[in-house]
Amino acid sequence: MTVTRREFLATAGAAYVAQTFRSANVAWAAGPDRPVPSPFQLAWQRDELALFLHFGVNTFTDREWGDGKESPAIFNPAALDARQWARAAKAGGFRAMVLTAKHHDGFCLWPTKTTEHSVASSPFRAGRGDVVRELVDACRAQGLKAGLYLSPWDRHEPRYGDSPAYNDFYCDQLTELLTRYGRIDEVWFDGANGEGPNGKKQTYDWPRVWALVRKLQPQAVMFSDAGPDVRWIGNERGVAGDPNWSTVDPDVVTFPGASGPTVIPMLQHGDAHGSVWRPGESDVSIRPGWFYHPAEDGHVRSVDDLVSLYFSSVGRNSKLLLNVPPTRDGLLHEVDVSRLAGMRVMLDRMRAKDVTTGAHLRSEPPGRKEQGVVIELRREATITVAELREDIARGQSVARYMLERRASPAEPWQPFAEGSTIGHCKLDRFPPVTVREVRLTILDALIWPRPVTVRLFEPI
Ligand code: FUL
Repeated sequence: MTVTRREFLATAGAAYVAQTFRSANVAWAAGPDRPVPSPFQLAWQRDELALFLHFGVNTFTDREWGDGKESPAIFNPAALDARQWARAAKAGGFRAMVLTAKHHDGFCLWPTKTTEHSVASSPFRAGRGDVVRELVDACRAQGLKAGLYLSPWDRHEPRYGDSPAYNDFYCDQLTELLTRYGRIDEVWFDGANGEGPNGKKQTYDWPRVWALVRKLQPQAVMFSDAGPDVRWIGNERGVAGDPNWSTVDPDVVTFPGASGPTVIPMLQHGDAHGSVWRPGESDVSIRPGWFYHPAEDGHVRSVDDLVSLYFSSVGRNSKLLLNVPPTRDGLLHEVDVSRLAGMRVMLDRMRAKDVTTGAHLRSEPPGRKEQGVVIELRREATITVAELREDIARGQSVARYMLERRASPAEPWQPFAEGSTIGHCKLDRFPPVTVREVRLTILDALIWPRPVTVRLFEPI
């Protein structure tokens, strides 16, 4: 059920709406110059779920951060099958997979010409293996997008810390990854910046790196604390801020790994008046660590926990990048695979019965301070979840809303959910409430109310 601008204006009139929003907490701003997503940012957000795969020498040493001294001889995932990863992703409703082509230890999962420290020096497929190739092929076979993480911090490479030379090396690696494998849809940069040999500090050339990605894969969205296309959400717990604006002030987080008192709040919440569109991605692991550790087999997040992550990320205008690390065999663990499938079942069940189907919409009578629309259901229903969506192709607008209900027109309205931003998707969960009529009121917004899609779900 989509509540359109026409409904909001039907009885109130444009001048009235403008006045309402001007007096609200977030200053009213004219619409045309507000940032909007690029087609690639929009497609990225609409995917909602992506699978993250941390895999490499750490998988074999049982560590989270390798020191770069690992021998390639230890890398031998004998049963590696990226198609199994892709099938699990697809069954879970994930639309992309992002692989650590290189983590901080510097070991490359593709046969690079830039260093000996790669799969080509390992026993994996007798030194002829290429995990990046297998990932990309598996993505294509399942209709998933492929993404790559290339750690800038490299604890193996001797040139690390010798800034210009290392930047050349890093750009050469990026060029291989972005020219050998066809279309890549996300390039993932983390901000870690550690010591080089002899304690030299590396200065990354981010403008050069970003320009290279734009040139080689113009459709790829680039992730980092500082974007430029997608921002880190500010924690690794899978919890987006509330509110969560997709716009930011780019002068607050200027490079990946920037720190300071204003950085995390900007990453968590964005900025209602920010000048650039940079939506937040929530990265979190299904296990305590990012890499696979046998001792964590009993600590895989439950299905309920994964559903909660969905609410706190996708349901707060973010995207969920869920890490599921391959084992030493090169397969996703069966427990993790079953949790992904379980999450899908729960989310599908949650949305199975939308009681707004066929409902009747009417605008609130004039004279009320805020703008509301009443959804008259076809029958009485007991609901536990509300889903609101703005048409973010035209930007983000809503800053505060309220949902009220009543079981019959004779009763007073009672609030049962309220929130701040909506954006691409806002999900509210609440104890069962019985409703016949539901009123959505936009209490505060940046620009004219735009279409808001409302869905109300009854459990099955
Ligand atoms: C961080 C890294 O240090 C962690 O090992 C992990 O890769 C995480 C996703 O990003 O910056």
